[in-house]
Amino acid sequence: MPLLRLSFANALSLPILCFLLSGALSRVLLDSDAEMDAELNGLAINENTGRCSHLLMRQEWRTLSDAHKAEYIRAVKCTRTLPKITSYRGVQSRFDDFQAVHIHTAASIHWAGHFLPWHRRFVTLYEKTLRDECGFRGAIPYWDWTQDVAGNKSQAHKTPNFDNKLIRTSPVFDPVTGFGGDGVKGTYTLPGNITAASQVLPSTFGGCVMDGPFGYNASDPNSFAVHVGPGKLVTTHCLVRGIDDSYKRFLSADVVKHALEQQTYEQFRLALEGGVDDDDSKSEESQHEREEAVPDNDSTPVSEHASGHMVVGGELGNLYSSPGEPLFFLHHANLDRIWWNWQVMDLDRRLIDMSGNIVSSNPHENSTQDMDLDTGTGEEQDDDDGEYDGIDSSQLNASSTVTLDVSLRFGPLGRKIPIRDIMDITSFPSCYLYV
Ligand SMILES: [Cu+2]
Repeated sequence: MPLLRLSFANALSLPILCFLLSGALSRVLLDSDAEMDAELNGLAINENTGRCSHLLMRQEWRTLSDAHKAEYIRAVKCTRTLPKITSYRGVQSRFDDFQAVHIHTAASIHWAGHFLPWHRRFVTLYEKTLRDECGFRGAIPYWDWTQDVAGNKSQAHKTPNFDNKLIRTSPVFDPVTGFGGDGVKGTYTLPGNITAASQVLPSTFGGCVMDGPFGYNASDPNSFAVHVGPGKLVTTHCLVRGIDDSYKRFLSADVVKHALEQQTYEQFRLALEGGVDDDDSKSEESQHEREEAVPDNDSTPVSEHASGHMVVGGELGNLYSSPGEPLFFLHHANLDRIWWNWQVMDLDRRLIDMSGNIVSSNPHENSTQDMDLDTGTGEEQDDDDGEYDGIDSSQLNASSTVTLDVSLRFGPLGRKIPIRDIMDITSFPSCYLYV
């Protein structure tokens, strides 16, 4: 029982956990209105005392009541009405701020040790915006895609169509109670001036989402639009998806289990994010096991992180502009949950286990060079447009390895914060738990 381990690490949180557990049990018995009230819990973070007054419960999307789902989507749409706080080109609202900050830090926050801490905090900052500025009383929901992958048979990943369950049938794509469905072919054309630097994969840009709360409607000027991206471009466009079921074999419970079996943070992070493992101490046996569980193939992203992005495709499939897709935050909350589940299995040790390269080792850096794209720079954002490191660059020289003392940076979205402070999600300033 993972929750029980928490009481050893933080005796003070025991009363909170008892309260939460009793709350979770009673929630099952409640009718829908009261149920939503129980789900949408109140103030969790007390900035004045620097303590959690209680913990937010992050739940899987399909476990939320329809009213709670609607309330979450309302709050996401509300961020499009909040004033922007960055000055990046194209940005019109707070929703765009999050996307732009990710675009401008993407080169330094992926394929590096701080990949998980940076995204953990990024999701929490978004959750905080929904709560503090858009009146949302709940927590960020997560998308556990293993529930959309039937079977979970051993070796399932070796057979692309090992089940007949289509990702598009997931409740997250529901046009009424979800985020709308797949992109409609023929409704979106990529701009001609995208360079290889944007790492846009044209085949994943299926078309505009035309249904649901984020659907494009030509006759409605207020229908959902993305103002930055794709990639590093600055264009106003519809939300683009291109659902691709071939990635679901990397989203099975087996693949998650493989990640959870890793012994060190670096091994775990590599299993989840993918990338090059240069840990010499890793035994040949475990290397072999990894190859068995997840076949390496240069042309296919095999990690859960990449596959969760690519299975939806379009905006979410892009390294830079992916937070323009509202599902980004549900996917990353899920990755954070898997990290937390891994931490809880050996909490004392894993609350302080941090490592990995501080400089990004992007394995795809050269893979897009041969893409058949116009190389005109046009509107594309470049380094002079405010690109910065997602970590405190003064620490780059201090060590080549990520430590708990390395600080994460989010521009105007949030204060600089050392990784040490976000290792325990049940402590200030995180204050949440996954159920
Ligand atoms: Cu990212």
